[in-house]
Amino acid sequence: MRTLLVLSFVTIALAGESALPDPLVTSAGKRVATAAEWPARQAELVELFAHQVYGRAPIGRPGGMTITVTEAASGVMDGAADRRQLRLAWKGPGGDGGMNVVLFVPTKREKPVGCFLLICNRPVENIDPTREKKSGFWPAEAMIARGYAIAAFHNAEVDPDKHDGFKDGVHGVFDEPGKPRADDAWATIAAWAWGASRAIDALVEQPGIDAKRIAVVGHSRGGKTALWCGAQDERVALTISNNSGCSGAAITRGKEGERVAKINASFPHWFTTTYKQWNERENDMPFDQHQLLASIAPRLVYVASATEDTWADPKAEFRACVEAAPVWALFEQRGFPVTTFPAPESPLHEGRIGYHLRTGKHDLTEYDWLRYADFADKYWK
Ligand code: GTR
Repeated sequence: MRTLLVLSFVTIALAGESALPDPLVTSAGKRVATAAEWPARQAELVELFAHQVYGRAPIGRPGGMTITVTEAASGVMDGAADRRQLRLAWKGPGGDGGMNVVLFVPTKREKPVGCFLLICNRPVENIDPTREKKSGFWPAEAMIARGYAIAAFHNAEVDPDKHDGFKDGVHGVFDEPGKPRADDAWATIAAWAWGASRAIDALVEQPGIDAKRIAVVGHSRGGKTALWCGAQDERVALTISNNSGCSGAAITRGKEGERVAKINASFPHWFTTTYKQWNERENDMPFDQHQLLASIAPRLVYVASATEDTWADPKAEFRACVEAAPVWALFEQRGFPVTTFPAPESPLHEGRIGYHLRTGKHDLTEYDWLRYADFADKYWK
């Protein structure tokens, strides 16, 4: 049934599933037919996901935010990279906060290079600036060898990953003290996405970085975050969702594994109050996740799945790429010229949406990163 669906390329529903909302049809029922009409529809989609799923950030770049280079070392990684450690600091009505960003840039470079920013949702040693600890989750040496800069921040510095009624992290700093929260106020994924945009504020002004070639990478909850950051922040040239699954890259209607009611129960702080109304009501949702991918068009998107990651549902992630693709045609670009679910280790890099299925479990590995570098090489070199 699934295979038939993806082969068709057009939007049809699975048995028991309502039709997918069309990314190219506005809320007023008008079909978007030209690139010139896209920005208005794109804004409408971002608004839809802000209201229904992730919530609205009360602020963009805070006035008075400071960016301090706390360390600059050249010729680390046996001479291959320059390291910069940055401290961002902000103040709001509820207090102050900040985050650290670590950055490696290839020492040998003829011109500014593209930079991959990881939203790190695993223990902070995965992004060890000293490189005493190394991890496939953030294989900095391998990306430097490919000629790219690589950066990271730890999500918990922006907002701890726990449900405390939105008191800690940037919610506590920027929400007006004592003011009741709106049903679509920013939740934790939105806070992390906000943090990624602040990291970009800092990265685009670092020497050696090409501000037009910023990629944001996230795994799982971080992948949901990367997509929400990419949808909102036009500076993200390449948005990468690794195994993001439910409420990330996977189409919700007909999804296997994790579903809306389950994710809202397990992680209520990730999403808005409005999102809870869709528990067990996926067929009534006026949106679905392929529209989140679509809202990034015409910029580059990449979705990666893993064979054993049934909780995320690889086929539902692949299906979102198929269903988002028509938007790129407005720009006379190939979105995702594939409709057949691929074999493992057979990356699909022919369109502006990249995809691969890796053999193995729910994880972000060096294999995944190297495929992201391949895709970037194709469009950036
Ligand atoms: C799981 C959650 C997923 C995914 C994952 C992760 O427990 O159900 O949606 O986000 O955590 O972030 O590793």
